This record gives sequence, C-alpha cells and structure tokens, in this order.
Amino acid sequence: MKFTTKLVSTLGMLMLAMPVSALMAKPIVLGFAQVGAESEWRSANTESIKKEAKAAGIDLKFSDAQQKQENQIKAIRSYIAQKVDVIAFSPVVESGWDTVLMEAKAAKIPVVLTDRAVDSKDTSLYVTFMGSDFVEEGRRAGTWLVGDLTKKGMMNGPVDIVELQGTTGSAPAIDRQKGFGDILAKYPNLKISRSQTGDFTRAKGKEVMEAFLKADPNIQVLFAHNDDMAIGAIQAIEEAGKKPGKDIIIVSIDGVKGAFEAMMAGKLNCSVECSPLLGKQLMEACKDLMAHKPLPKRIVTKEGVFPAETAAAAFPSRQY
Ligand code: GYE
Repeated sequence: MKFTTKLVSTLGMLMLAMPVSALMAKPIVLGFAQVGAESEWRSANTESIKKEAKAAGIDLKFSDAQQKQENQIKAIRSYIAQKVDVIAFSPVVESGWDTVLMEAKAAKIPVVLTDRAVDSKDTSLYVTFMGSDFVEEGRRAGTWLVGDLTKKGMMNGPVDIVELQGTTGSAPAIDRQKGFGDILAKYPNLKISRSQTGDFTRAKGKEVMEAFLKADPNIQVLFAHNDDMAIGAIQAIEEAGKKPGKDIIIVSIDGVKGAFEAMMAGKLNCSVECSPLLGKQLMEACKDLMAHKPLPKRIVTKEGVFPAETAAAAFPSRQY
C-alpha cells in the first residue's frame, strides 16, 4: 500500500472511531447577561434560557447582574474578551449602553436584546429586540380596569388609584406607566393619586404599599407594574385590616403562578400576561445569526389578559 493511501485509510478509520460530536462543528457560544432574580417572572425567564440552550446544544455563559447596570456592562465586556459568538442581554435600564454596544460591534459580535429595550439612537448596535409590547400591556391593564369599574358602577365618581412602578428607568416601568396612562387620560374621574417605584420586588411592593395606606386610607385601586409587587402589596393591605381584591381592586402584569394563586384566593382581580418564555426564540435567533440568515429587527411576544374569574380554568396549563 502506498504511503498516502495508507494515511487516508488510517485517517478514515480514526474518524469512524471518533464520537459523532467531535466531528460536528463547534457549538455556538452565547453570553447572556441577565438582569437579576428580582421576580417570579425573572426566574422563569432564566430557566427558559438555560433549558432551551441545553436543548439546542448551545454553550451558554450566564451571569446575574443583581439589578445593577455596572454588573451587566462588566459581564458584556467579559463576553467580548472571551470572543463568544453571540451576546444577549436584558438591559436593566434603557439608557447608557452605547459605549459597551459599540465595543461589541467593533469586536464583530452580534447583540440580541431580550425582554427589555435600550434607548440607543443607533439601532445598528443590536441585531434584534425580542420581547413584549409593554405599552400595550399597560393599556390592557387600563382597559380591563375601566370595564371592571363600569360593571361595579364606579365610573360615575372619582376613583382613587395608586401605582407601584417597576425599576426606575427600565423599559417595562416606562412603557407600562405610559400605556396605562393613555387609557386613564380618556376618563377624567380616574386619577393616580400616588405613584412610586417598588423595584419589581415583593419586599419593596409591600413596603411602598404600607406607606401609601398610611398616607391615604381611601385607596380604591392598585395598579402594579408586576405581579410580585402586587403580591407584596396584598400582604400590606391585609395587615392594614383591609380585603385585597374587594376593598381595593388590584390589577398587575406578568401572569405568573403566584398571581393565579392570588386570583383564585380572591385577592387579585386581574393579571395581564407577559411571557418570560423567550429561551426558544433566542436559541433560534443564535442559530440563524450563525447561518447568516436575516432576523427581523423586532420580535413581539404574543400575550393575553386573565381576569380573576378565568384563573382557575387557566391555572393547570400555565407554564410559569
Ligand atoms: O414584568 C418583571 C421583571 O422585564 C418584563 O421584569 C420584565 C419585567 C417583569 O422583574 O416581573
């Protein structure tokens, strides 16, 4: 046998003996900079990303920024240094990202925004933004409220509404406030008497609601930018000797299990859905990017509204 033929056949045998995975292309490396673990929504989002990365055979590098922008920026810089294939992140606040995004661009690493948007003027700094329409969620909460107040005969007089805002400067806090406000603006009897941030957490939601109740014993409605703050507020309302869901009408956003349980217990009146299950879409986007397929600039999540009377029927099929 000639040397070259021998070499080729030896190589062939070697390849046959190798595990299939070793012959396949290197896995896509995705660096994901998560906001934190502030809510049930966020935990479900993290779980979805980890599970779907595994299912797609994507090598996921994951970091938790504990709701701090500087930590997210550090994580993104370390992904750039590690030369990952794709960077994805859910920006804790909207502004202040241009510098680090320019660094990613210079390193030719595509950036995918998941869940929350940035306010950068230069949209070439990211390839796509996948997530919910938060303005629409706020409008849905407002529209549901008007319907409920109408049914209860409360639209003829002034209604005292308080608002628990999400993290100051975050896209969902800005947009949900706007959407809800758009609806309220059509009804002069609906007024927000107090509005403060509860940072999307149960503990802060409870704390701020306690202060609201002390300052104003006549609160009729609570709009919370997420379910966790509503759940914290429910505790504060009960501790103040009132009945949440009855003495105070409560509408919040996310549709997490805890909200469904509160609705079934009659303590929460409505939750507007915001799906955290973005993992699958994100992994598909990574694969498309690596295959040089074009991506739409905006991928909007499809969602519904769950008034309390629909909670028991929907509960068994809820995935988060
Ligand atoms: O509503 C809230 C979480 O960005 C949509 O962040 C997300 C929000 C969600 O902490 O619960």
